[in-house]
Amino acid sequence: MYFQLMASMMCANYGNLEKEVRELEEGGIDSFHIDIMDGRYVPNFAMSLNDMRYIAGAATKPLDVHLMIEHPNNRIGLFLSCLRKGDTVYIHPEAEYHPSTTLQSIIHAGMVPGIAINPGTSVEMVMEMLRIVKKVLVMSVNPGNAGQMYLPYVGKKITKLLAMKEDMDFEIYWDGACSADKIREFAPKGVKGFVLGTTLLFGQGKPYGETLQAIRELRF
Ligand code: S6P
Ligand code: MG
Repeated sequence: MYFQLMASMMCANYGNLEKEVRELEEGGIDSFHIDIMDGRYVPNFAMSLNDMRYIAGAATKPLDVHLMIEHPNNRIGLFLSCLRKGDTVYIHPEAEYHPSTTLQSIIHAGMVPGIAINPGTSVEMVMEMLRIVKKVLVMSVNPGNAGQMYLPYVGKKITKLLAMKEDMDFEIYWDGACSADKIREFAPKGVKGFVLGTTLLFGQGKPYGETLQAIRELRF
């Protein structure tokens, strides 16, 4: 069964980021998930522009940029200028007055447009944007921190989105508290990719390649 695995780089060892990027790539990661926070839209600061720029230079695999910032359109050019065509940029629609304008800028720059949906945001609230984006990142924890508990009510929203994805032409990705059980349950239903953080990939005391291989060998 084909599904993508993204590494949540806010969970990586910043003592040697180059080694982290190399080991993840050699271990078979599909892309690097970059959590950008501004301390306003979410109550935390994780990665910032320079971290992203560094990883973009060190990595050969694509970047998957998750903007948890207010009014991303004000500074979207700064982010887009560090990326390569084909990288993905997710915005949170609630953080923007005119989210479709921001998505248009992302498309215009040759990036893949996406929206991230918070646990408390309904499918109905983002309905029109589902027609514009190629990717929908469903947050199964509240945005801002790694290492949180899965919020089970998010499962129903995924079921709803799965029924709409063919017609509206988008793919669904999972972000937050992703465990092997969640991949086993949701990959066969059609979730296309999973962001891996502290729950499954980082701080496990195992080489990344070993963990990623074990995930690829999961039985469904
Ligand atoms: C949360 C962020 C996520 C986390 C990821 C960490 O604001 O968007 O990408 O970094 O969920 O994974 P885990 O397994 O520690 O929850
Ligand atoms: Mg994220």
